[in-house]
Amino acid sequence: MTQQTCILIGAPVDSGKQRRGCLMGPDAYRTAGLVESLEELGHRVIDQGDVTRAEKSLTAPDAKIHYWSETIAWTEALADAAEAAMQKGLPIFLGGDHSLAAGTVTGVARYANAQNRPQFVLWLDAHSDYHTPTSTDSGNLHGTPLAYFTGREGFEGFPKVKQPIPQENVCIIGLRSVDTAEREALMASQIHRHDMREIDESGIAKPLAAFLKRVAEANGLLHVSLDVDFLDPSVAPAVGTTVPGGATVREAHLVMEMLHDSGLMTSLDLVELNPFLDERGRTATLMVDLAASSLGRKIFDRPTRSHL
Ligand code: EXY
Ligand code: MN
Ligand code: MN
Ligand code: MN
Repeated sequence: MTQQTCILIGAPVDSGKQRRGCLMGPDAYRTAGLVESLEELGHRVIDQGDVTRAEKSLTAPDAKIHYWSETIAWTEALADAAEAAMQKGLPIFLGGDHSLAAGTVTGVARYANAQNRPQFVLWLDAHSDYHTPTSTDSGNLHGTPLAYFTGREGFEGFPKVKQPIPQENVCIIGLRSVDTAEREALMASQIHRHDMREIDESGIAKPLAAFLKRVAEANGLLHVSLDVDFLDPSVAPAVGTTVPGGATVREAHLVMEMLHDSGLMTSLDLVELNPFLDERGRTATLMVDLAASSLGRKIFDRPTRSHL
């Protein structure tokens, strides 16, 4: 297996929604043994600690939007951290809610552009996160990062996305909760989308293999954004936006094992873990195990955790 230099970057972002708790995410992953799990696989692990953001006071385009200034400040800080980390190894962003991906994806894409290589994104999520600040009903910006980095309008005030990720370079797997406004925009886009009905009927490997083939043929970099709510709430309860009918533990591990076998993943987000909603750390532990599968842990290497 290729030894990686894994750069852990804590992103205690909680401003993408109103429910508090994701700010405890980075330390939950550390407590769940992320460093040890990756070192056991032979990787070099550098934990850079948690990113901090500037204080800003900007005016949101609509009063319904929550934490406009904070989210812009996080986006700026995380894009810089992501671009810098790509020079050193494989960044793993410890979230924090999904609004952090506005910064992580645009940051890794800056690096890809400098390398003159295309950036691809695999979005593992119950949601498409394709709202704009104008179309959102909830005003929660964790429902908008995919719209931001693919260049949709309405993000004036955020850092300008000079080279948006081409829609056809984005693949969403796990969809089962898409708002009307998002759905109309999504259907009109070139974004590849695979909902749980399709996964139920034909399995998760088929669409993933097709996407990975395109990434490989384009010599692309691949950012993987894993939202806790991609998983079924019965196995991953520690998230504020649970949607029944999610991926099983094995479907999720198969995705991560295929990613490892492809050798294509160049950066990873672990997002939306809310430790306040967890049960004896089992969601944090599952997310750590999934990260380990994406970095080479084999199915027979699964530890039996009789103590949990
Ligand atoms: N589409 C809903 C909204 O915009 O509020 C729910 C979004 C949930 C977003 C989480 C990160 O995946
Ligand atoms: Mn999400
Ligand atoms: Mn989600
Ligand atoms: Mn969520």
